[in-house]
Parts: sequence; C-alpha cells; structure tokens
Amino acid sequence: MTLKIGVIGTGMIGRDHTRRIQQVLAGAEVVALSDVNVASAETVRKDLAPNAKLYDTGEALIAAPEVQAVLVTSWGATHEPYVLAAIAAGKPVFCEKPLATTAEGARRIVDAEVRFGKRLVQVGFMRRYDAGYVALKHAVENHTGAPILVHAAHRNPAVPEAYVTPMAIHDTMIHEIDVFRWLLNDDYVSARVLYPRNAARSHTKLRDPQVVVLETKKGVLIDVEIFVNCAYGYDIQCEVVGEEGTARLPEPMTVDMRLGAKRQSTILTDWKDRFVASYDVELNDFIAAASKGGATGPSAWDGYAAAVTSDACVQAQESNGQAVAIELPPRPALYA
Ligand code: NAI
Ligand code: ISE
Repeated sequence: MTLKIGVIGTGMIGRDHTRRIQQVLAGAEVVALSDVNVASAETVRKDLAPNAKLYDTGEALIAAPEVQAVLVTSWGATHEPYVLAAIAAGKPVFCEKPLATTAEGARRIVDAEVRFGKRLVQVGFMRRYDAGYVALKHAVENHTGAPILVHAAHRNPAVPEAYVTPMAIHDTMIHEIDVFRWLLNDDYVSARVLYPRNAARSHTKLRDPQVVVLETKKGVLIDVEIFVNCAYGYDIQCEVVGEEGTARLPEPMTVDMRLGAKRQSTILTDWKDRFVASYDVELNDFIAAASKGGATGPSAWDGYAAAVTSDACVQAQESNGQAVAIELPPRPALYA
C-alpha cells in the first residue's frame, strides 16, 4: 500500500520532507500541498510532486478524502490548530517542532489525542533517530553506569538579525530538551540560565552565548551551552559522565588529513547536513506507523514535556541565574 500524504507548509523543511517522500523513501507519496504562500506550494508541486493537488487551506487539505496522513511543516504558531484538526479527522499527523508554541497549546493536543484513544501524532524530534545518539544511549544504558552529569553544546555559525534571546530555547535548545529526556529516560525538575559577556558578533536583543543548567528527577545535572554566533561551524557536542565512565556523542564522519605540518578535518556548517540521515529515518518510521493508522516515535506527550520545559527555561532567562521549577502532571496511560 502507498500512504497518501498531504503537506501543510512548503517552506524550507516542508520542501525537504516532500523531496524525501517523493525521491528517497518507499511506501508513500505526496498527494496534496497547501501553503499560505501559494507560489511556494506551486513550486514544490512543479519540482517534486507533479500529481499533488493544491489546497487553499490546511483545513481543506486535512479534510480531503484522498489524504490519509498529514505533515505539518508550517510556522510554529500554526501547528496546534492543524494537529487538532488532523486528530479530529482521525488521520496520523507528523508535526515539526514545536508541537505548539505554548505548553497549554501542547496540552490541548495531548487531551484531544487521549480522547481519541489512540496515538496519531509524531513530533519531529529527529535526533532520537540519529545513529550517533542511538549509539550514545546504548553506551549509557549498558556500559558507563548510572549517569551523573551531561555536558552539551549546540553551536550555530550565525543566525539572522530577527533571532532573539528566547529563540535560543524555543528554536534551538528544544532539540536538547527532548533528546536528553529520551537519552536519560528521565524528566526535568528545574532550569537555570547563566550568561557570560555577550559575544561581539551578537546584538542587543540576543544574549549569546548562554548556558542552561537542567536538573533531572534522578539528580543528573545537565549543562548546555547555546552559542548561535560561534562563527566556526555547526557543532553539536554531548558527553555523559556516569558512575563507571564517560560516553561522548560521535563526531560526524570526516576525513582526517595531514597537510602542511597540520592535522585537519572538516566541521559542518549547516544543520541540515548534520542530521540529514535522521530526518530520513524519522519519516520512514512515520510512514510505517501511519500506514497502519497510528503513530510512533516522539509523542504529543514528548512535545508537551518539551513545551513545559522550554517555558521554564525562558522564564529562567529572566531570573538572574535563579532556578525555575519544572513540573509535569501525571502522564496519561496512552503514553506509558
Ligand atoms: P519556512 O519559513 O521556510 O517555511 C514555513 C512555511 O509555512 C512557509 O512557506 C509559510 O508560507 C508557510 N506557512 C505559514 N503559515 C502557514 C499556514 N497557516 N498554513 C500553511 N502554510 C503556512 O520555515 P521552516 O524552516 O521550513 O520551518 C518550518 C517548521 O519546521 C518550524 O516549526 C521549524 O521550527 C521547524 N523546523 C524543524 C527543524 C528540525 O530540525 N526538526 C529544522 C527547521 C525547521
Ligand atoms: C533549527 O531551527 C533547527 O531546528 C535545527 O535542527 C537546529 O539544530 C538549529 O540550530 C535550529 O536553528
């Protein structure tokens, strides 16, 4: 069976996911597209999905009888209504991060899915599908003993002028927030944010870099450096310190060169290249589960937990280094 997918939002990642479905992965095809920027949807149809039908609104696409599953890749603030509409229609939905821009919005999605009685939502936290993180989780669970500390960094070479301080959490660190809950099989209890002096390449509306310290229920302390004007490359670092030893996220594969009395290797500069394979695997997982009418992988509950934690981190950004508590209500049985 070929799963018939509708894509809402045909910008950068919507276009890339359409390419994946049409040209890389088996078992699905894009049959419908919608974007408020009609020209963008038309271009994606012309370039990648010539048989797809264009819809004026995301709601019309979700309701279309030929659409069996939905990809929500529009701007973050539009995700919640589309995901709710997909649940109401009983259609599996892959939603890019963030699931919703507020914890309340994410909770409404959790409640709707619980009422529906079956998982339909997968959130685009693709790091859980990255071979390096999967290997790190295996090492942490089998070799290094119970985790005590995590040291991590998320560095981008540069960001646009419109990128401001809270985005370091909502847009950037949200990936660490999700992946460490999964890696440690744990939840957060508090967040603190510390700032050094501002980097010269930053601007007045962006504190950069910043260090977020998360504490977990099991007592693990996680420090995450977010530095989005680091200039030298796109660099994701993670080291877990356990009772018996340490484990480090593997570097992306690169050729080690010896040239002119120097050892050299390339550092990636674009985040799209760093996780290219994991985007393929996450969508493959979505296609497999959605073909059976359900969903797997990062859940609406994970999206909600990430939203609650993000809100606490943003509050901590304004709290002069003081800890902000993170509390999650009991997890519904659907997500056990
Ligand atoms: P983009 O700005 O390139 O594309 C978004 C598209 O959504 C635009 O074409 C826009 O016209 C369209 N749009 C906006 N409102 C809409 C609405 N109400 N209905 C239909 N279409 C609408 O943005 P980009 O970079 O593709 O990001 C989209 C989402 O994907 C964001 O939530 C972002 O955080 C997430 N993302 C996730 C990444 C990951 O690593 N998992 C990487 C990059 C983005
Ligand atoms: C971007 O929005 C993403 O989602 C990427 O995955 C992330 O690593 C990058 O730093 C963000 O800006």
